Amino acid sequence: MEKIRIAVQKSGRLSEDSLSLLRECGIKFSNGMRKLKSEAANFPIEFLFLRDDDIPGYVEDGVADIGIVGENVAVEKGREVTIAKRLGFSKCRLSLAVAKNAQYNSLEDLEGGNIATSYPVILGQYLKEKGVKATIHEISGSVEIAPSIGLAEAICDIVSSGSTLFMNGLKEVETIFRSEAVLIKGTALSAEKLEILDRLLFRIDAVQRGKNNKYILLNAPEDQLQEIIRILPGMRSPTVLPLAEKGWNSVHSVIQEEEFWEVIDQLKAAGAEGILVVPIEKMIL
Ligand code: PRT
Ligand code: ZN
Repeated sequence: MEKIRIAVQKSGRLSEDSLSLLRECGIKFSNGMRKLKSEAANFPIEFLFLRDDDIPGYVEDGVADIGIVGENVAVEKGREVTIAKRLGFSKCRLSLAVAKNAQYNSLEDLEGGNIATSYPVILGQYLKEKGVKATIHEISGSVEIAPSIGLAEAICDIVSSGSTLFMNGLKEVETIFRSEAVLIKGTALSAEKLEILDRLLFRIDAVQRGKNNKYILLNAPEDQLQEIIRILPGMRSPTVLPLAEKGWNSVHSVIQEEEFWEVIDQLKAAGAEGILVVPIEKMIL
């Protein structure tokens, strides 16, 4: 029986969410901190724990079949891999920043200047598209200190809350790339491995859909029942069960996380009472 081999970050910002996603998919495995490899007990999958920078290369070479990395790393490395699934966690952006008191009106202000970054490929591509010429200084870490030590007037780095830029006296001036964790795959997977990947993707979909939706239960007065059902977006049509008290029904349905607050207000206005919203673990259509 063949197994699919997945590369996940050994220790870093992606590790915990990558492993918990796989666990939520029902895959059981152990990951001792010092381990390089691990195997699942109940799914044909093997794990390789690596530095994120190495993952696209290993997937291209076929050492791993699939991997989880930030899209920024997947694109920057320029390897022959494809994105099989966007995973929705580790969201961040790659932005240009300059000293907070520097004059900055538009990207043209960086023409002929120096920009420090760990993302020369993505930045180079962006500057080319915009027709701006600047010298890119590739550095592997602590990019945010480059302006204060006189290496470059601008930097291009990953931003999430913005506090690193703020603490280093910098201001974000352009967002050049938006990233989230992605599942990448190699281009030469066997039919059997592709079939295992499909099973994994099916599970990931069910977990993601569960996270994006909530189960809602509420009590509706008989005369407002149709109006309340009209408001509820539901998977098919809501379940309606009579309550012990005459003239009232319990209505059950599924609503999307995003529409949640808007719909709740409408439901209350329509006379719904005792509204319960509960998480869904998995959802299969
Ligand atoms: O050791 P290894 O090479 O495996 O890990 P790493 O240190 O290269 O990567 P790691 O674990 O820091 O990040 C892995 C991935 O997480 C990145 O490739 C991004 O896709 C994603 N990610 C999400 C982030 C951030 N948020 C983030 N905030 N990666 C880095 N940062 C850093 C950023 O470089 C800057 O120094 O955090 C700082 C900015 O954060 P704020 O919140 O202050 O703006
Ligand atoms: Zn790294």
